This record gives sequence, structure tokens and C-alpha cells, in this order.
Amino acid sequence: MNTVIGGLGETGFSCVQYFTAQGIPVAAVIDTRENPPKLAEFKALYPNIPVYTGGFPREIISKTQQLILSPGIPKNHPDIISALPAGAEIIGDIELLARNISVPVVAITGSNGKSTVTTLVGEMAKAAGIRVGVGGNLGIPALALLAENPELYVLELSSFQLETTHSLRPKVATVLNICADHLDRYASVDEYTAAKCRIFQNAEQVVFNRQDPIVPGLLPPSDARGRNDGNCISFGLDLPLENQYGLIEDCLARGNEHLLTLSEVKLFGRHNVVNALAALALGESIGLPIPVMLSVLKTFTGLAHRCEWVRELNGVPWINDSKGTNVGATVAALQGLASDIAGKWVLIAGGVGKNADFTPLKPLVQQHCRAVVLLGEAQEELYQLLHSVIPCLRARDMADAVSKALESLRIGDGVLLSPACASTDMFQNFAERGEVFKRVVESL
Ligand code: UMA
Ligand code: ADP
Repeated sequence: MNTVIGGLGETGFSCVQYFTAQGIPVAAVIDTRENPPKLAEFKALYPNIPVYTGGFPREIISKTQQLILSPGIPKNHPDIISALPAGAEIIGDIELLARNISVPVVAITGSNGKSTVTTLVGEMAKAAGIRVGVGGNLGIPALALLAENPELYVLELSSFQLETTHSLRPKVATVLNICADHLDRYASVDEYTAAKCRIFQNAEQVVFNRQDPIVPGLLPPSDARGRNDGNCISFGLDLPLENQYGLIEDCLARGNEHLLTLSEVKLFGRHNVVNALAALALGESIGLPIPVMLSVLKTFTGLAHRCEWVRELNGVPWINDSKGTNVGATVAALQGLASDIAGKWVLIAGGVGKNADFTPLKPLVQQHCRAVVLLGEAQEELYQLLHSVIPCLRARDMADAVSKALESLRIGDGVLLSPACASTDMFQNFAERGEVFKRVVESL
């Protein structure tokens, strides 16, 4: 088989490691970038595998029988479409993993909350004494988990990864929520949703957000009613029916059973209560004991860059939500944190807009914000949308954004970095953006 690996980032490199460990030859590795991130390491470790950068050579693609595509490359890339022979297979790293494992998989997708819920379920499984592999879109490529020989996989899956996955049979699968994202890659929200929805194919059990406007419509009609017939559990912030997860007043609950008061949940923000309920429903589906899961909720403080508490300075909380890379995430952060301060939030937003429609931000910033400080490529678009309802300040860089935020504050206010945009116009990734923000804020 002539196997070619497309992309030499984290995923492509993990695929090379996987094939060579199995003794399966790799015909070539190709990447459109001149200097992909893993190039030096690859050349040092695999000097005999041909690598082509700066484009997808036609002579390589035209001989390929199996193309292992990294998530960052669309299947319909013109150089692939025009040269790949008919009948050649295009798959991704998740498909390779699925073909090689027989232990249960918890599969998690959604527009927002994936990393938080994936990590939470992983921590819950660990606390229950299970040897668990936690990764995927979260950061550790799924194939790299094989070496740990897990008894259970908890995988965060992106729409990009799901596009090239066919054989996965999750023990339980969830779509946490859907809001428009990645419209620079998909022609429509429907196309993006269809990719996410693939996670339910062959899933033994389904966990879903009964309050999401889109997700219940993705399930078979009987499941969409939220009934739990043993293979479908819903979660939401409303009162739960029998065997569902929800809230009874200020208490996490399963049906009419009170589980934990909200004050005992360490995560910050209302949207994280939804994430906690989702994790409980997923954990139940794989048989984790409820007391063990609750003990994790009492200690898990969340991941960096997701509504992360940076510091309080003169009574002002500074929050780093750099992972708020789409409109839905920033909407959730503003709604979720609204009741946490007496005053209003000064929002720092902007970056790569990914063709998003920013209008859902307008009523929220009007209601919950003192001012908005704007950064990056989307600065002008956001300014035009928002300046009629809220003072908007343009910033050159993060240091300038922080100092403009400082000037806009009143007593009781807080500052929230939640960009609603990707970071790559000004930073390597969302993590670097968050670190730069934290450094500037720490130096105040
Ligand atoms: N790229 C090219 N040419 C190529 C290959 C890639 O231009 O030939 C570009 C892509 O367009 C992309 C970047 O390079 O902008 C990285 O692409 P990649 O597929 O090489 O990425 P990896 O390093 O393998 O990382 C991927 C995920 N990245 C993407 O889906 C873009 C990581 O998710 C994931 O953690 C990793 O695999 C391990 O599974 C990151 C991400 O941003 C965090 N994901 C998106 C999101 O969460 O919104 C989906
Ligand atoms: P993902 O991996 O899907 O990007 P994360 O857990 O990293 O999700 O959270 C990313 C951002 O999305 C957070 O910073 C927060 O602003 C927002 N968010 C987190 N959970 C939810 C949720 N359940 N619903 C809506 N937005 C959320």
C-alpha cells in the first residue's frame, strides 16, 4: 500500500511514529508549509522517509493509495482533488486509532466546552482507578495514547477529525453544543454541524444538551425528547426528569436526587455548570461511581485560558478566556460571568474572525460590558458592529489593550479577555495569547 501522510504537525508526526512502530512503510510525508512545526525532529528521527514541504507534489499524490490527512487540511484541498487517484482512501488519525483498539471510547465534540469536559471525564475515570488515555483535539494526538495501553479512551474530537473518521464505535458520544465556527473551512453552519454529527454514528450511547437550540434536532426523534431508555441521557440547567442531569435550585441533580450544591463546584461560571453536568452524564454511561465523580467536581478548578482567574488588582478581577475563539464561547463567558461582579466587564476581543457573524455579541456587550477593547484583524468589523451601543477602543497589541482596559474601568468592574476570534494573526496560538495577557496583567 502506498501510504502518504499529509501534514507534519502534531498529528502527522504521531502518524509517522505509529506506522514506523508497526513496521508499515510510509511512502512520503507532505506539507504545504515551507517549515512545518515537526520538520526538524522528523528529519533527525526518520532520515529515510521522503518529505516534501511548501506544497503537495502532484507526482506524490497521484501515486497515493492511502492518504492520512491531518485535521488542518481540508479533504477537498484542490491539490488533493486534482491528483488523488480514484479509489484512494482518505482517513485521519482517529480512524487509524479506531481500527486498532477494542477498549471503550468516550467521544466528545461540540463547539465549546470540549476540552473542559474531556479533561473532567478523564479525571473522573482516573479517580475511579481506571487506566485512561485522554487526548485528541485537546493536544496529545490520539495515536500517541496507544503507548499507554489504556483501558479507556476519552477523546476530544473536532469536526475536522470527525470528517475523516468512519470506524469509531464510541461507548458513549456527545455533541455538547453547536454554534457557528470554522466558517472559513465550511460553506455553511449546516456543513459544520454535519461533520460534528458524525460522532453519533455507531455510538452505543448518546449524551446530549437538551437546551441547545440545534443538538436535540441531530438525534433520532425518540432520543430528542430527552428520555433515558438506557442509551440516551440528557443534561441541561433546567429541572431534570428521571435519570436526566440538571439543576434543582442551586444543586446539581440526577432526576430528583440532589447531588452537590453549586457552591461546592470549583469551576468558575454558569457555562461550566453545564460542563459539569455533561461530565456526570458521560461518566454514568461508562459506569463511573457518582461519589467519585462528585469528589472530582469539588477539586477540579478548570484549565488554563478558559475563564481562568489571573489576579485581583485594586478589587478588579482579571480573567483570561483566551480559548474563547468563537462567538459562542464569548457569549457563554459573558453570560456565565455576569453575576460574578457588582459592576460590568471590560471585554478585550478580536483576532481572526473566521468569517463569523458577530451580531450575537451586540446585546450582550450592551447589557454586561463597560467598554470593549479591540485587537487584530477583526478590529474594524467589531468596531463597526458595536460602537453604537458601547464605547469601543482600538488597541495595537496586548499591552496596549490592557492599558486601555485599565483606563475604562469603574469601581466594581472586571476585565475579561475573551476574543471571540482565533489568535493566529498576532500569536502562535490561543495559549500564547493567554500567556502574553497574563504576563502583562501580572506586571501591572
Ligand atoms: N497546515 C497547512 N498545510 C499543511 C498542514 C497543515 O497549512 O499541509 C496548517 C493548517 O491549516 C493549520 C495548521 O497548519 O492551520 C495546523 O494543522 P495540523 O493539521 O498540522 O495540526 P496539528 O499540529 O496536527 O494539530 C491538530 C489540531 N489542529 C487543528 O485541527 C488545526 C490540534 O487542535 C490538535 O490538538 C492536534 O491535532 C492533536 O490532535 C488545535 C485546534 O486549533 C488545538 N483545533 C481546532 C479547534 O479546536 O477549534 C479544530
Ligand atoms: P473547546 O475545547 O470546545 O474549545 P474549552 O473547554 O476549551 O472548549 O472552552 C473554550 C471556551 O468556550 C471557554 O473559554 C469558554 O469561554 C467557552 N465555554 C466553555 N464551556 C462552554 C459551554 N458549555 N458552553 C458554551 N461555551 C463554553
